[in-house]
Amino acid sequence: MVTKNHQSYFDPIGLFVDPGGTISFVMESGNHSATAYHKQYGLAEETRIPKSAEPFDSGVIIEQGDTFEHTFNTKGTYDYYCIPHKTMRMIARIVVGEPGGPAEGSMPPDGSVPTSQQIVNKGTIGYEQFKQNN
Ligand SMILES: [Cu+2]
Repeated sequence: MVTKNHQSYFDPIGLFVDPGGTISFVMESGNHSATAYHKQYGLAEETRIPKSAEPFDSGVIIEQGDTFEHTFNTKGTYDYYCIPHKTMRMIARIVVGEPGGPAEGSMPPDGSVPTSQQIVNKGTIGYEQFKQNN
């Protein structure tokens, strides 16, 4: 989770993980959260994680170097956002095992993320690489 040159973003913006994999979100600069698009969270207009998946929300992290970990057990597509920078398109996507669920077939309301197929094909999609092509 990065703020650099007046831009705030998740890097990578697209990531593939096997079911049961744990992802560590690292606060590199700025202040950010990693929050699933799930209707139980106030800012999420829609749920964009698999139906039976456990939602996650790091809360806003302000300390550089702090981490938030989440284990992804349910297969499918997970879109998430940063609470302070949601409207500035700080959003990203994780595919667990294989694409699926309500995030498929559309992009998040706040902007675009790599397609699930791109994520499956490449494994990791860096922010700069994505921006150059979008
Ligand atoms: Cu942010």
